[in-house]
Amino acid sequence: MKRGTLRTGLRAASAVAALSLLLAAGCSSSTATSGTTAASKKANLAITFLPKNLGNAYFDTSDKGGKKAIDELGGTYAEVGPAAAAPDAQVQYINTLTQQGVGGIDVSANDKAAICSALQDAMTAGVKVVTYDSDTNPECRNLFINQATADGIAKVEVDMIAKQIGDSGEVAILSASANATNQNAWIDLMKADLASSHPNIKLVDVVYGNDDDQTSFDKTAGLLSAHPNLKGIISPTTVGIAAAARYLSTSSAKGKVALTGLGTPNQMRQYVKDGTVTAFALWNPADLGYLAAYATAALIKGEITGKTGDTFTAGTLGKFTVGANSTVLLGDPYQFTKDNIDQFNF
Ligand code: RAM
Repeated sequence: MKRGTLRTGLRAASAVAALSLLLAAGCSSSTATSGTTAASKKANLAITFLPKNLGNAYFDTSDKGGKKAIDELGGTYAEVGPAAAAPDAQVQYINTLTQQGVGGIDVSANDKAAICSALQDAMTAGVKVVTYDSDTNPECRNLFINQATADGIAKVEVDMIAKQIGDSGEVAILSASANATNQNAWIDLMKADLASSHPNIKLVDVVYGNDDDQTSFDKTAGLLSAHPNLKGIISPTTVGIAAAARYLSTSSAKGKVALTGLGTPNQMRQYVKDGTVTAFALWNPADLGYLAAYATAALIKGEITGKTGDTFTAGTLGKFTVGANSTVLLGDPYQFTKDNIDQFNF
């Protein structure tokens, strides 16, 4: 397993509890300090996280990891974001942050192109732009912090569903929003892997729950009624898999239609314990946010520019090197089952 993968998973429980207290104390407000003047030598470590949407447990955890790093660095953390994961919903937040003169923006993109010119304006104004979790086009950001390789994420999902359905039968994908860069990359690679290595598995549908719980729940019902022979659902989104598990857990399809994909242990625990789900995967979102914040600070301080071969230290996660296309890799995806799920609390 590569360095960084879930290494802080086991101590996440106490960290999350401590961070919750900090957040409750008001540290998550969206105020950002104004930019440094040209004369000031002090790095502007006002770094704001902009997730795909608010109210998603995955981003709650990733952004708390960002806050932990920014606290360690003596900077100012903030989080802002839209209620719905719509393609251009993040533009207004980016424009406001640019006007406020933040030092850095860490964004998980709902659309790789729709937020591009707003991010380019931010960079022109001196803001460092880091994508994490879901990338933009490369010219719209200084760095992308990748949770795991797209190949690795696609492969673990295909391997899990193949194992769960005996490598044969109809499957469907319940994704996030239709434009999400990360899910779309993973879906393309899953399709290729299914076609080349699993001739007896047929992908019959791809539907989009928009990372909205109710929409994802309804789309699960729709898949089951549209495909009576469905043997499995892959949901490469923590919102989708939790909603699908909730639907399946009380339906006659429980135990007959397999469900796997990417989920958080806390959202999936009850469905693993009640037999709705046998295995799913993820990385540690808190480590992802933590790494993104340290990378942003390294850019702001001028320690790195984002070119291949640049190195920086991300606090307790250790040293990282910028790879091709200004991308930094956290680690490998990790599988959760009933045998290990209780070791994790995020
Ligand atoms: C959801 C979001 C996020 C994705 C995870 C797996 O929380 O779509 O972008 O990385 O699922």
